Amino acid sequence: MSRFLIISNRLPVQINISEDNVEVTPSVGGLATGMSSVTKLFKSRWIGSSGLDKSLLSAQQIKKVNLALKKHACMDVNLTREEVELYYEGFSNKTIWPLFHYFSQFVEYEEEQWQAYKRVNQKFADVIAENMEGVDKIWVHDYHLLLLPKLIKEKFPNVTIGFFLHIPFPSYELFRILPWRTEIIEGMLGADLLGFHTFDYERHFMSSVRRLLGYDINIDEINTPKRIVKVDNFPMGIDYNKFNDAALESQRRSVRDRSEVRKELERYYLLYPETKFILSIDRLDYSKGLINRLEAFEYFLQEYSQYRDKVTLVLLAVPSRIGVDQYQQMKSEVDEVVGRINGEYSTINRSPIWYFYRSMPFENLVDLYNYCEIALITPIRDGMNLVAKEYIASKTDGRGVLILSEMAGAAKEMSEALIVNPNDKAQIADAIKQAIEMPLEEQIERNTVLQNRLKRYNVEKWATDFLNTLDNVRQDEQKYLAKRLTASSKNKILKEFEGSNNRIFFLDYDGTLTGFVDNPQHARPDKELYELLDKLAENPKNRVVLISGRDKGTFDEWFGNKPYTLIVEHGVWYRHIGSSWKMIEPLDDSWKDSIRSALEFYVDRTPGSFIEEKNYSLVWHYRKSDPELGHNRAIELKDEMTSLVANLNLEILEGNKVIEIKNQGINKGQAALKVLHAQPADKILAIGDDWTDEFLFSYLPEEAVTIKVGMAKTVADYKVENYEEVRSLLQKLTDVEV
Ligand code: ADQ
Repeated sequence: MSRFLIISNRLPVQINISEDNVEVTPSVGGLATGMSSVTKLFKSRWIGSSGLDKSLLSAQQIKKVNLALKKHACMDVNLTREEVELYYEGFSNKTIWPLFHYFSQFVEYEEEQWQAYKRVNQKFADVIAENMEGVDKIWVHDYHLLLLPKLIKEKFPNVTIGFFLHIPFPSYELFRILPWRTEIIEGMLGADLLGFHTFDYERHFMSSVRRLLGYDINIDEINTPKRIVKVDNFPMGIDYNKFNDAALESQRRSVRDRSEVRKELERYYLLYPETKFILSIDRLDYSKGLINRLEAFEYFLQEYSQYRDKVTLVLLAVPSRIGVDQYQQMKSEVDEVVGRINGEYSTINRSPIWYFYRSMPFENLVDLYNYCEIALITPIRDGMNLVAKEYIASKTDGRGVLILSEMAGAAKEMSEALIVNPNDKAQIADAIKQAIEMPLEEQIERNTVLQNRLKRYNVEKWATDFLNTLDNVRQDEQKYLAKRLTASSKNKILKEFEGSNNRIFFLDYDGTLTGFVDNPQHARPDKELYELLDKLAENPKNRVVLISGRDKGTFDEWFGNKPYTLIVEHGVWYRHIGSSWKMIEPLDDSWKDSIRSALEFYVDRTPGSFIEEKNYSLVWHYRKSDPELGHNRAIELKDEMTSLVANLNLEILEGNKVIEIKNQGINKGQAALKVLHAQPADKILAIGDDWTDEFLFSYLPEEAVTIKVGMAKTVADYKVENYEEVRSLLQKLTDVEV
């Protein structure tokens, strides 16, 4: 059985220490519950911080804690008080949390906190490194550990890494504010699979990758120079049965055995049978929008005075991050607004808000969910929001109305709830009224749909779905690794070529022999490349053929006096050493005017793009345009051209940030075959990086050795990472004996 590691900032356990006794109990809820079903399937271990300040414990106590944690398959990452302050309360909760929740006004930019964040991520990586025996899969969780995937990957390239972000990923316009944005994205891209709650967070992330790193994105895959990273959304579910069963169980209990909360609610209901309880539960966090919610409730009491004596808001705020200033400030604000509303609307017997600032045992929580007729959950931003799902799961008779903010990830899956804008007091007040007046049949109808969905995509399904996708990514990776040009395959090629007297090398230029630059005119060959190609061509047993999409003029200028055969415009023209340019097949270019005017329309609407005119083709370049706009326009352009080109006997070629329109039936593969027919060779090597080179790889005889540069799918025999690797292989080939 393979071993599997789960990594999160905090371990999923509660630790109680008395004089000489240490008690460790598993936490309940959210992630811990979701993973417990998965951990049964694998031999797994959880690495995270225990939250204990070990400087306050004796050596004996520390030993006991570690032993007890081991029994629960947990491993503590020891954090000092200072690290907790700078990494957790600091960078995680004063920089990333506010920024990712769109509270840019609260973001702190402290270099010292960033340094601590890096140090602690490294500390996690070190503990992981000590526990890697037999491990082939790691799942890292959340925003405290954004740099960790890369740190692990660098040390253990063969381990498959999944990463899940539990909070939103913000729009690029916000994310770009961060001075450390590139390091953060690169850190995350160390993972093989990146998971988000919703498609919106996924697309914001993709946009940041495109803009900051310029990587190519193919729907949900990112082609980084070294690997393909898969990105997908996995909306986290809850343990549905746990809530549903607990609610049923609570109802079955005799009056004497019921929880205090339930007894209190029932007693009140007997006195005031018209009462509707409105439930609000969150951690006390500015992202949860408590102030807005209270103000909307106040607005409701003003606007709909007929309901003043008939509603009670049960406001449960769980203390959270008390060390962070904004949280303390918020607590005072909530206290004040609650006081104001109660002061204004209370009578001798009743007050409109029951306010609790504390955590509650699970049974009480379920009783509140089960008993309250309405849930008012209106965060300003929330990655998912499990409370909304737990409320619906606890509605055993299907009655109840959920009012949910459109800014919670959960709103994407819960459209049967009353969806509101958390900043719109009037809309929330109307939703409360609608909820109070909603007929029972409608409540049951809406909740049945919601419950069926939550039952199906529960937390267990969420976790297994993520891990199955991770396994598929691993299999794809292995397919890729099987094509990777290894030292031994390199030696094999060199040996085969050594024995031959007649070798030919078909080499693409841009992206294969040089890297990409913004302006194609700046991609001149450097001295090292000239020397390398000259040396290769100098051997009478070798023929060097440069085969490119470039135009004749450029290649004349760069290689006019060189001893290489040149093929340009994707196989329209060829030039043997010392002779003039010839056309591979006679072609017509009368189509250019009509296509040019269509392309000009795209240039006008896509700043940074331009048209390159070749003898028998027109090329639209968008490398310098806004990456997303360029990408979208390229799709539009292809779409528009499809019918045009078919009528004119043309075809569309899509290269790296270029779209080329050219005469049909001309390609690098055919051109290469022409050269081979004129003068056969017994050893053939072909190297290229883009889609147009796939023709070359597939037309050449089977015994040819074909190599693809980069990550994309290919029919080539081997893959290498970049042009530097190509140069190093060619260098070795120049050393092959004459
Ligand atoms: P949170 O911001 O903590 O989680 P949420 O998803 O609502 O928000 O989870 C809160 C959990 O705490 C629920 O499981 C709930 O049962 C429990 N809880 C709430 N009030 C309680 C109380 N008074 N006593 C005891 N338990 C209580 C982060 C993100 C979310 C995302 C989750 C999971 O901010 O957007 O949904 O992670 O990915």
